[in-house]
Amino acid sequence: MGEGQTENATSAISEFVLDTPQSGINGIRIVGPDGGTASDGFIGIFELEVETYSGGRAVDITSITASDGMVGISFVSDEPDNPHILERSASLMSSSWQEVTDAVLSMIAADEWQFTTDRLAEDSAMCYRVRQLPPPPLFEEDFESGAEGWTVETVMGDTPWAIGEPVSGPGTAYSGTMAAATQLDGNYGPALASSLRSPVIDLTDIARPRLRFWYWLNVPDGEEGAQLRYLNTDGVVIAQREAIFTGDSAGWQAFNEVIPADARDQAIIIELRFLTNEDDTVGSGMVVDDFLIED
Ligand SMILES: [Ca+2]
Ligand SMILES: [Ca+2]
Repeated sequence: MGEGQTENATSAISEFVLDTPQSGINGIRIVGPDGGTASDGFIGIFELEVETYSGGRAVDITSITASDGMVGISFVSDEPDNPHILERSASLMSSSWQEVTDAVLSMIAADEWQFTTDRLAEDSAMCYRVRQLPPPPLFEEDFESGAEGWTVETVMGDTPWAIGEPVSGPGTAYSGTMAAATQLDGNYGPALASSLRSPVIDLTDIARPRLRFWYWLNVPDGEEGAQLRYLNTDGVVIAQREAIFTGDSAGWQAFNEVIPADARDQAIIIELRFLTNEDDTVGSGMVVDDFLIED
């Protein structure tokens, strides 16, 4: 009980759920047959604190069924192209909702979907909710499963970019076991011009795409290193980052930049072009992992 408590007051805690969305609630009147002095058994008015729930009604539950051990939860969503998951918890007030990973999602009508799960028989009581997730990234690559569409073009030199398990340099990938490296095992060679190129990535209608990746770098500072360039689908350079990647990164570093305006709203290829001079001073080179482009 809060302010206004009196010596003979009693209290009870009750949870309830509104049947339909409500706004402008600033109090509750409880009406009962035995209490209060006002008309119709008035008992009291209480201030009510209303919590906004995850920024609006992105998902509306349209029906819930429970029979034959199956729970069925139908819903509509304001962002139907986003991923949705079914979660469950023993209590509505819990902070530990668990995803029902084996729930089956199917479309039941135009713009209406249904999750079904056979978990009903396990529980005497259980709360379920449908959660809308952010849209997936426009592009992602962790090099763990084939790096489909990535290519290497080497104009000069004997140590081209390679995709695999880095043994030299950082000794491991940033994520998993696989990454792209100027050399997976040993130093890169002199007089090298080798480009690592992404698959074609369609950025049409994306206002401000942002490129992220992780890199590890060990080359003579200022003398050799990698250029980040953006190519069109004909392989023509349409934008280039002014600073080159050079020197020693002292461990894995996160890189991110908004893709330059000249490379937006079209299909592009991302290129890391690694260039070395002709002397024998070399290093472990560059290793990159976990490319991501997001809106
Ligand atoms: Ca990886
Ligand atoms: Ca050199």
